[in-house]
Amino acid sequence: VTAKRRLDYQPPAYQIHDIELSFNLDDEVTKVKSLLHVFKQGDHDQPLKLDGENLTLIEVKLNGKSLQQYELTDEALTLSNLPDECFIEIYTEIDPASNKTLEGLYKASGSYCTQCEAEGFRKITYFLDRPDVLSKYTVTIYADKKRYPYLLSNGNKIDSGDLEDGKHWVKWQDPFFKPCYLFALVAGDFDKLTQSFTTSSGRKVALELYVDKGMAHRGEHALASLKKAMKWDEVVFDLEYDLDIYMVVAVDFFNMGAMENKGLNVFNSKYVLADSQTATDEDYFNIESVIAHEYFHNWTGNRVTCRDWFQLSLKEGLTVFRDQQFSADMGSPVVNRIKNVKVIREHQFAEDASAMAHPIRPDEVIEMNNFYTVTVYDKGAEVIRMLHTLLTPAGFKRGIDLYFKRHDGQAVTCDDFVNAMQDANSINLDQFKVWYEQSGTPELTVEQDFAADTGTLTLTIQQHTPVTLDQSQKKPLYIPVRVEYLANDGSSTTDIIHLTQSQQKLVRDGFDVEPTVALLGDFSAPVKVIRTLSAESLLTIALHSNDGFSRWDAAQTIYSQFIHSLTPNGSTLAITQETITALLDGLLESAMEDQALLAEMITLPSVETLVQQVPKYYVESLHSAREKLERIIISHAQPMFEKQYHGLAFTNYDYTPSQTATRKLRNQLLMYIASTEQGEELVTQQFMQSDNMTDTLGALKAAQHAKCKCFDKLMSQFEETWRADPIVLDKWFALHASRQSEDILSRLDLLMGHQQFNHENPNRVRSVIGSFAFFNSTGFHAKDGSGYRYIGQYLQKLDKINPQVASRIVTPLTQWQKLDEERIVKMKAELVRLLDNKDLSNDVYEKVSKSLG
Ligand code: BAL
Ligand code: ZN
Repeated sequence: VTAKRRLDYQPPAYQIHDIELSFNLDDEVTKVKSLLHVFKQGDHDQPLKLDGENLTLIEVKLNGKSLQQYELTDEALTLSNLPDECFIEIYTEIDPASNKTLEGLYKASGSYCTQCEAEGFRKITYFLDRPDVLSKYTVTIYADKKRYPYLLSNGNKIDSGDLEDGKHWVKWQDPFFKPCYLFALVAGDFDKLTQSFTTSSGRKVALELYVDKGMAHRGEHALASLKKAMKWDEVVFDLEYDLDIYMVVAVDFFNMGAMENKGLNVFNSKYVLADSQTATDEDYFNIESVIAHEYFHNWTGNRVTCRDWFQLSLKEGLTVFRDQQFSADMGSPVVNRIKNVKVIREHQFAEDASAMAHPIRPDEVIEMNNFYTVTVYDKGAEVIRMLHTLLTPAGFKRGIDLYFKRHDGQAVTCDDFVNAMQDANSINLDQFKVWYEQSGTPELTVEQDFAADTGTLTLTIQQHTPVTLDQSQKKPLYIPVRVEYLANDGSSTTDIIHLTQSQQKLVRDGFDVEPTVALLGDFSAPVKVIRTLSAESLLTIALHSNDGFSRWDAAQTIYSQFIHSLTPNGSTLAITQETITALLDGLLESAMEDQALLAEMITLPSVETLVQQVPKYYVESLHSAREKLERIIISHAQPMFEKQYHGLAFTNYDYTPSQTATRKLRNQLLMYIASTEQGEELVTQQFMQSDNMTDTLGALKAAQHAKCKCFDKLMSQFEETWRADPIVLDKWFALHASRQSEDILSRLDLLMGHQQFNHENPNRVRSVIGSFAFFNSTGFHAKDGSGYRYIGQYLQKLDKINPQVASRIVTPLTQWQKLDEERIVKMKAELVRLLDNKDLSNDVYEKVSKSLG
């Protein structure tokens, strides 16, 4: 197994300007014919090496004549002595029905569907499977008309017809040059929803959504979201859709969340289907955001794509930033920002602390599928956000305009993007580019001094990025730090500090008394801040900052430091029980209007977040400290929680920001109330009365968390209601798999014996095995190592079915670095067992071998 390196990039020796594909879809054998119009690039005699995997080659023709001389391996078809321009015809056979990797062309639930990003096209036909080869596609699909009435591909439908043997065919043409990872084909029988959108220049675009039969009513929210996203991109970025048709197909067997194939998005059905009965507010939110994300890719990803896969953040970081901005505009900016930050602190910081640490633009890759990470996506988005902060929204927009002016229709690099941002604004971004090359989580150590006689405030900030397993040298970064100076009278001023050096002093005059300084407002950079703040200052920020994020962050610091002070890690901050109660009183008595922010502010940091704040993860001690804080909160605030809870009206379900905020608060309050005397009754009552999935699931989660006696009964009722609906049942699977219980492993066995469970379906596997490995930290980290053993054994089997999903789920097993010696030994033993497997996939091999060092 060899790694590819970013710096080894070479432009392709050939380009393929046109490709004509035809597919004869058949359960026995699917025949693929490909006609390539090939152009040699420059003067050379290199062969044309076409990527191909799991293909049966039938014939190759060069300019219409059968070719006998070629080299064929498991990975490539190599043709030599080609003229400068030629036509190559390739006939292959594939077996989509037995393709369980869900990469390439596969058949699942009776439909054919493709997933080509990153390198799946090579499982369909021999091709230059790399993103810097841009071609125009014409695609003809033949299939049985009755079973596959819809035959879809990218672009516009240009012809169709019926054949005598019950088959029909449809021909598609995509007028835009695209890399093969954006190719898509779908064939099946669906319910179809059709609407239209008129672009700002007056073009009418047909919007078509394809869902499983009987599910049409659950597609309305996705279509409405699509229209909002199309409008938003026109208003904010002047970006208009470019084809006359935009199709979205929802499928239940899908490795990713969704895929932005040109004009034909394929979606995991969990990010499409929603009605109030089956989907939570969070599902509604995710659908709106993923629909927007894939739509935004049409410009940031498709019109301008990546030169090579090391540049993935070029499109993903930027597109995540765009979808985050869109979501903020559709709902609450503060609550959205908190959501983004939780992802960074829970998962991205963990990645930096693990052997998989990599820069947002990785340097070395064995299996590209392993790099669709929180670092590339979410830290990538934070890097784009910092540019947006440094350049201002108007400057950022100038940069985006220049980026498209220069690069529309091209495959480019992250440097090209930053250069456009730089050239459109009078700023030097050389140092900013370090964000692209350097991994790790920077730490800012801050000291504050105040000279009362002169009214001078001095902030001394040191930046330091701890070494990561992939890089031993770290440079100073260009970091924007949003600062708020809070005065005693509640007034405040703000500032953005541009940090560029290892140590910097900032001096501000003109204060009568020492202000309370809130740092990193709006989470202006993906860093950790280390500073000694008094409980009083933290309370001032939590209760009075004008920055909602800073308020939440200060509350989180109060909770976290109290928890850590009860563990061997300890805390340097003097947070006491009185600080906690003062915070709660302040929050609950202030009649906060923003119910969603209040809900966030009374929510404790997750175990995953807490772990990233300290050098060691003491499993038992951390859990019991967190539980102790919960008990303190309940014993102090129970009457206030109940009063608030009863004051929140149940209204007929509608997905609106205000209703969503109310439900969020209600269910957070119930989490606490559930463990009190009234808990059982209130939980059961909410479950019974609920007219929507948000409150139903809220009741179940509260019952699970508080270990209510009613939990099992309510879960059985839920299962009876939703037994036939796997997407809904995934919530039930996940709740069972994440519960704290002595016999959790036999419960997992039972879950996997459920009639709806299917080892070949990533959603099912993620909801049972993924929920256990990622979110059941007491079960997964059981002292005897049984949780590790269970996951290790399961992954051995799963790797043979779907390496991509197996490799995702192996992540918690590789994040052993902060645990105690006994657990580390057990986790490593499991990793060694995995590595001993003869046929281990590259996917799992890369992560496991790295984590063993
Ligand atoms: N490009 C893969 C799925 C996504 O990020 O949209
Ligand atoms: Zn994306």
